[in-house]
Order: sequence, then C-alpha cells, then structure tokens
Amino acid sequence: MSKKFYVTTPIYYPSNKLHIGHAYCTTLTDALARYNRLKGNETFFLTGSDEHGMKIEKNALAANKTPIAFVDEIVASFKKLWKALDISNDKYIRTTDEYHVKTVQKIFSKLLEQGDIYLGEYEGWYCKECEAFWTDIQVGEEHVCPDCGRPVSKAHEEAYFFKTSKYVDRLLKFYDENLSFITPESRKNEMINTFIKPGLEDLCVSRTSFSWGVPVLENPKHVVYVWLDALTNYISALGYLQDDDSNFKKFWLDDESQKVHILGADITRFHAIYWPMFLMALNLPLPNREFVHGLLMTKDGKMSKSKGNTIDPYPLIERYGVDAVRYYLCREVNFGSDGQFTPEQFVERINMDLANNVGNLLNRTVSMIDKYFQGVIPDFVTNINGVDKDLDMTISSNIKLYEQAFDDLRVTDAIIAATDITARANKYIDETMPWVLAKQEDKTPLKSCMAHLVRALYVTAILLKPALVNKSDELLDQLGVDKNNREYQSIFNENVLNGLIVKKGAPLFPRLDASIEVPIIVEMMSKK
Ligand code: ME8
Repeated sequence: MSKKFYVTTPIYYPSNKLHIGHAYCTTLTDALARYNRLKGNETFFLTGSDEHGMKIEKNALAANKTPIAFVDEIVASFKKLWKALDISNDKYIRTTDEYHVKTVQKIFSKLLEQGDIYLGEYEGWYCKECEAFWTDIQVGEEHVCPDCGRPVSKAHEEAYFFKTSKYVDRLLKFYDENLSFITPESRKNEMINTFIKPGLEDLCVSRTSFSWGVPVLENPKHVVYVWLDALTNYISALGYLQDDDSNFKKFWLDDESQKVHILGADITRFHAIYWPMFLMALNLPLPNREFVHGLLMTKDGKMSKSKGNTIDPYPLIERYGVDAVRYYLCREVNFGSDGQFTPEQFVERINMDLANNVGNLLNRTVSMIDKYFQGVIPDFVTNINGVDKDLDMTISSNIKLYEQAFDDLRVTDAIIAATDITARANKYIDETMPWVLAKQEDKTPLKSCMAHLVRALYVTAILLKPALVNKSDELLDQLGVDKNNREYQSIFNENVLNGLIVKKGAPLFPRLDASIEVPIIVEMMSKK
C-alpha cells in the first residue's frame, strides 16, 4: 500500500500582488507534491488565500471596493500565477469560502464550550501591520514590532482569548518526542527561547474593531481574529466537521498520512506554537513536519512591498520559460536558508546546470547516436569496464541520495543529486572519448558508452520531473521514450532504452548570454 502525503503552503494575504518569494515557497511545495505523486504516494497539495482582517478591509476601502470584490480580483491574479508556474495543487482554499467560515464557527463554539476560549479584556502592544499583539519584552524599550520593526501602540478592547497555559507543557513534551517536527531545528530553539520560556500569554482570538472576518455566533460584534481563522484552513479544506469528511479521514486522521506544512520564517510562531495547541484542544493529531524555509532577498534586503524591491515572477517566466524559473527556485537557495535573488546568479545557474550539463549532454549524446548508430540506442551492458561501472554506481547512489533528500523535504539537495548525474556523465565523455572508441574494430565499448549516456540522461529527466515539468518530457521525447516508460519505477530497469530511436530536437535550454540577459533582468526588476 502506498503512503499518503498531505502538503500545504501558507495561505497568502490578498492585500497585494504576489512576488517571487511567494512563488519560491509554492514552487518548492509543488516539487514535494510532484515527487510524492511520482513515487506513487497518494498526495493532496493545498494552497489558498487568507482573506479576512483589518488590513484587507482598509485596503478595500481605500480602493473604493467592497472587501469581497477587492479580494476576488487579487485571488484571481494568485490563481493565474499558479497556473503560469504549473502549480499542481489539488485544492485552492479561500477563507471566505462558506464551508471554511462554518468550520471556523463550529471550532470556535466547541472551544468556547470546553472553556479553552474565554471572554476577557485585552491590553497589549499591537502591531497594525502584522495584526499581532506583543508582550513588553518582545517590543523592547523602543516599542517596535519584533517582526516588522514598525512602532507598536497600546491597545485594549473586549476580546476572546485562547488559554495557552493549559497546553504549554504538552507542547514542550511533543517537541521533545518529535525531534523533526520543526525543521531546521534552530527554529524550534527560537520558539522555546523567544516565546515560550519568557512566558506565553493567552492568545487573542477575536476582535471588535473591524468587521471583515468570520462572525462569532455567540457574540456577533466579534469576528474571529485572523490566526484561528487562517490556521484552520489546513483542516477545513479536508472537510473537518463537514458532511463529506473523507479527505480529512484519509489525509489527517490516518497514521499512514504524512502531514507537512511548508512556511516562511515570519510565521513560524503561529504554526509551531498556536496551531499545535488548537489541534490539542480539538483532540486531533498534530502535523508530522513543519518545514520553515528561508526568505528570498534582493541586494537591498528582505523583499517587501513597502520597500519597493519585490520581484515579479511573470516577466521571468515569459522570457526564460516556466521550467527555468522553477528549476532556479528549487535549486539555487538551500531550502531552509535565506537566499538572495540576483540576475547574475539566475543566468549563471541556468547556463551551468541546464544549458551546459543537461542540455549539452543531450545534444552531444543524440548527435553521437545518430552518427555512430543511425539513431538507434545500443543495448545496455553492465560492467564492461571500470569507467562504465563508476557511472552506474553514481547513478544508483544519486537515486538514493535523491530519495533520501526528498523524503526529508530537502528539495535543493534532491535536485542537486539529479543534476550531478549529468555532470558526472559529461566527465565520462571526456574519460571514455567515444570518438576514439569509434575508430576501434570492436564496437562493444562504444555501444556501452552510448547506452550509459542515454541511461544517465533518462534517469536525470525522470528525477527532475518535479522541477522541469515540461522540459523533462521534451528530453524524453528526444530519447524516443514512449509515454509508458516515464514512470519512476522504470528508472530501475536498465534495458528500457534498448533499441529506441533518438529524435534530435531543438536545444532544451539555449545558453544565455549574461551580457545581454543580466541588464534585461535588472530592467524587469526596476519595473513595478
Ligand atoms: O503570512 N521569500 O501571508 P503572507 C520567501 N496569511 N518566501 C516569502 C517571502 C520572501 N521574501 N515573502 C513571503 C501570511 N514569503 C498569512 C499566512 S498561513 C495559515 C497564513 C512566503 O501573504 C513565506 O512562505 O504574508 C511566508 O511565510 C509567506 O509567504 C507569508 O505570506
């Protein structure tokens, strides 16, 4: 029986257009979903939008629109971007969807009835931008928001609270017993030292100062405060507390299902502390993993609308193709670390990995098979010499590295393991010198050399499917592989390519001229 895999991105705020940072998170999550499908795991991939809150209400008012008309338009642009990036989500959740609103209300009522939520008076430091309350320690003497650095102000109002104190010990025990729950581990230590040890306050879960939110049924002047509403999406999308809860049973309740949230460092606190507590209060299983990815920056720091240094992914997709952009996002920045987007690195990465390693290997190999064997791929033979054996071993060990990395959510390492096969195979051409082998009477070494090269390409193409959603098939087309032999399991069959007829096609990734491309990308980045 295959395993199940449930993976989610954060649900993004439709307050502004998305930038390449959001595309980064969604593309890496998509790669994880595609890998799991490739391996035959039953997969559910969720993304969506977080549409309530004071900021959206304000932005809509400023745009002279109703909040729903305002978010409808932005959500349409989100969906368009995900389509342009070939994102394969199984569902798109909007927190304004009726089923979600009802689920949030049912959860609120249940927690209220159980005594996990109570009515109180809140006074604290409030950051309007982040819609978050902070403690004295967190805002420090300067009274600034620890997340965004903007000034905070004292606020108080009647509000409902979630009793965090009841769950702190259980949470810490859960962290201890589930060492890989938060990755990278440094994020967990940050949670404990920055938030839990100094004393966690109860969490404000309702507001009365704005109305664009899920109404609290028991007290309609309150709307559910954003994080209880937002985090609930991960289970409401599966049908929790709804008539059809089959996906909830399959992907959340079943022990066989690996439940994974991918999120940026800015929202770790909400996912790693409050979300597990809400689930404990609801007596539901906790996610298996929360992977905190780093932020993509530009040369002038973190990308943000207010700084005006965001990068729009569209022009990049239009000029370089979706596969190049996806590949760059999956490969360039180590998943889990912060990284920088620079036009120079973008061009260099595409040239080095895709044009030089993969594209060049394909071009050379197909040309040689055309020339020496009239386009027919010779039969695969094992162990005729040390160099062949060495390439075979690289392929097998890199397949293992690839699986281990993807199973551990290390997307970048998985992609590196795949492209390294082609780097090794290009070196193998220099070592074997097929043009010399071609002059020998005995054609066995030349045949074996060609069969090894196509195998290296074939395996790489299939391993890169989670990133190269179109070019992988174009590569396989050039190798003459029929549609039935593009499954993951086929990479373990060394004879699958015997006798196929190669079809030379256009270069997969033409080499980019940095002196032309870099200024073009710089120009794109300055146009907002
Ligand atoms: O926080 N680099 O939504 P949001 C990489 N609605 N990733 C980035 C990024 C960057 N420069 N900027 C943003 C919210 N992201 C809430 C989430 S979830 C229940 C509710 C990504 O629109 C990153 O994944 O501000 C970050 O966590 C997320 O977008 C925040 O998106």
